[in-house]
Amino acid sequence: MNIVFATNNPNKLAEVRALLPSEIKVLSLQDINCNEELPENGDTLEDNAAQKAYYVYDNYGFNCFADDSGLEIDALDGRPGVYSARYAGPECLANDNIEKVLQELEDIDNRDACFRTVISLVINGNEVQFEGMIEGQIIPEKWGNEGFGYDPIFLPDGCEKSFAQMSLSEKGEISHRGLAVKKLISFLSR
Ligand code: ITT
Repeated sequence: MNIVFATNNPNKLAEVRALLPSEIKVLSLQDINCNEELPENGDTLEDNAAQKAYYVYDNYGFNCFADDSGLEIDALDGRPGVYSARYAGPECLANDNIEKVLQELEDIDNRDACFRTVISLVINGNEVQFEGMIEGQIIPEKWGNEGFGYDPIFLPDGCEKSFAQMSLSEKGEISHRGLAVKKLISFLSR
């Protein structure tokens, strides 16, 4: 089965490709010559994931899935959440987002947070969504160089390594995205 993963984030593509069995061939946006920005102007992960997946299905005619993810920090009332990608501003780098979060949490004891992913699958015009979530803590300094985004400051509960200290497969085994992808695989394998 061929299916498009509608993402412009190469790290997400690598994580998801490492999890999917060989019967499910994941095409990238480049593979289908889709080079434009995908719409994602909703206020929820659910809405944004659906916008991205429907965009590819409607305009390119491929069965498709998209993921929208965010880091939700308890002491910040769930921020950055759906705004995780550009939390420190429109052109910001991942490190700017990390610095902003660490600054906002300075002097705050409650470091509880979770990562949440919503995958929207649009197949033959019908949509199904799958969610994955992992709880953890925001650590006060960066650990590790793997992964992307907020990985260096996220320590999953029960782990001694941050996401950025884990291999692709270690992260995929427990992560928000990994859990949502497992649900996607079991749906596609029915
Ligand atoms: P696409 O929309 O093209 O898929 P994106 O990076 O913009 O790529 P999102 O809109 O889902 O993806 O934004 C999520 C942001 O949340 C992302 O840019 C990171 O800053 C952060 N994020 C999501 N998943 C993450 C993960 O597994 N590890 C670290 N940070 C993550």
